[in-house]
Amino acid sequence: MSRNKELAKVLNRIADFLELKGELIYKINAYRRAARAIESLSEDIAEIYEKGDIYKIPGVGERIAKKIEEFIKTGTISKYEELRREFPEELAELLDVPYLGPKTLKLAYERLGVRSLEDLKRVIEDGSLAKLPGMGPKKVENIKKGLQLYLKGSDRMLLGEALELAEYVVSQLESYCERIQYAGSLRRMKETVGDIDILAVGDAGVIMDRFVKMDRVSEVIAKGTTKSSVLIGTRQVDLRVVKKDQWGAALQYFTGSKEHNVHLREIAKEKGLKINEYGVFEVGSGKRIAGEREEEVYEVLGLQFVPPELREDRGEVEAALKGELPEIVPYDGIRGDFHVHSNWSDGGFSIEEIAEAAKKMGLRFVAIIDHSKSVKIAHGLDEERLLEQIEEIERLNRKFKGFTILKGIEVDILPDGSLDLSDDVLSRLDWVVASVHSRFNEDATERIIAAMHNPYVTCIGHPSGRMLFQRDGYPVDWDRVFEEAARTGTCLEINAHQDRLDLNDVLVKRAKEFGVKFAIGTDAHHIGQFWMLRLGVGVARRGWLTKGDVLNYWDLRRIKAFINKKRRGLCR
Ligand code: DGT
Ligand code: CA
Ligand code: CA
Ligand code: ZN
Repeated sequence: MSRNKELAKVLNRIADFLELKGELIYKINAYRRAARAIESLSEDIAEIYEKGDIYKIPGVGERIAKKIEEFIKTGTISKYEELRREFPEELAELLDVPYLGPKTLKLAYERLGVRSLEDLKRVIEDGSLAKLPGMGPKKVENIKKGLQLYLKGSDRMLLGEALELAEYVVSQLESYCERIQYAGSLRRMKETVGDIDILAVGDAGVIMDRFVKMDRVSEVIAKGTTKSSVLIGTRQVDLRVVKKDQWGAALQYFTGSKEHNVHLREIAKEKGLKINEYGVFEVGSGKRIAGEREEEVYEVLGLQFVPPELREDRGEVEAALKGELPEIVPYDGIRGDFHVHSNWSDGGFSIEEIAEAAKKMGLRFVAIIDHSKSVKIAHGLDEERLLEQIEEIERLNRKFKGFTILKGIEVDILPDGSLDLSDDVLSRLDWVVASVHSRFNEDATERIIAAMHNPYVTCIGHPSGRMLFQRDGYPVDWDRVFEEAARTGTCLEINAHQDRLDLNDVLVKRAKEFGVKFAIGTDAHHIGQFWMLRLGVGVARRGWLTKGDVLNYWDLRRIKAFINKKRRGLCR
């Protein structure tokens, strides 16, 4: 959906520029709301426009609809072009720096002449930024962190973005190839991806010609017969065409990780073998003994086949040698989504629309967990509205056959560790996710543990609070949290939203060792976002989880039994 993303970016930019100019907040917010909705659409905006459905997108009124139309017809929006010309070109880049809001940037621009990344660095270092009204050392510290995140993160992309790009390329080339598949960090489902590596078998001349001529290619970096590289937007895609009998070896080699491959090479050496992207060879005779299938490469080394998500040299080679790799969760067989927002808070769709869409996708249940009252910007629910929502869900559940809407809430964990809704109302729910949404600089261990001690809390939402490329999480003593989660029978969430992926793979693997159970939830605010479940499964696989560890693979009876065990105090 790159066109949707581009449009959302332009709308957000308009909002940023309006904010830099000091325009009225409601105008600015209208652009941001529309951008958020468009970004999360699963259908191409141009198709929605053709059908005359753009007014159905939440937040799109007449004025913004006109701008969308202009974007679809011309590829840009004149208002955006005008605004852009009013400011120095480099200033736009600064708008992407996390923690540096347009308001602060406006001050820094007007009073300190900040117009580039270098300028920003200078005013942080020399202390002048801290002296601006409303600033101070803590805010500057955050902006400094944001600048580091920005400089570090801008050359990588989110997993979701990479998947979309790779699937586009594969779909464009598929019919010209005997085989085609993406490899690299994307195949390993790493949370961020540097560049995209694609392997193919077939007529190299034809395939490479098609590759460099794809619609979305913005620049051809190199074109050859075995390897070509292009840019799509600013993202690099490498394509290699290999011989059919080398396919398995190449796929293994280019899937990586480098560390995993280095470890395999050591094992090969001990066995008198040599392994590279062309095959596995006997050192003395030079005879090739494997290479056509990827499985063969592991077989001849005496290893179990290692799924790509595990190939990080985090113990998988040792386990595979002993035949002790776990049977990790599959991409199919997910029965439900444990984290969905509806239009009762800041989601874009009604509960009924969500249930219909989820059912159509083959899910058996969703948990509706809107925000609770403390999260004011999201119109969080108070007790009264939550009780109304419970009634509505009960009404809908009588209607749906073979599908269940779980009554839930994403209840806010307050700074003192208490929750912002009463136990009385929480006790009427099926699924209670408790999340931290404030004080990101302070250690959150005690807050999380206090929430887990509430018998009605079934899950801790996005446990670390990190946002990829945007902010680090709050500090947490993880081992203590894992111990308490296991002891109290409280799940930890794998938030599958592409901006979060929280808990991350490494922490998931550690938590599993404590006996923690997990619930995957997309944090969807839109019915077009259920696809992100796949990203959550990727994290679960990278965390070595099996079906027994992840509630999404269980039937509702087993899930209810798990919840009731905690409620009845059996885990204490
Ligand atoms: P990325 O793109 O930074 O997210 O990470 P990768 O893992 O996709 O790395 P990339 O694109 O540099 O290379 C793709 C794979 O090719 C990598 O995972 C393993 C393999 N590879 C690349 N360079 C080397 C190397 O110097 N030694 C070995 N053993 N393998 C390499
Ligand atoms: Ca790569
Ligand atoms: Ca590469
Ligand atoms: Zn949340």
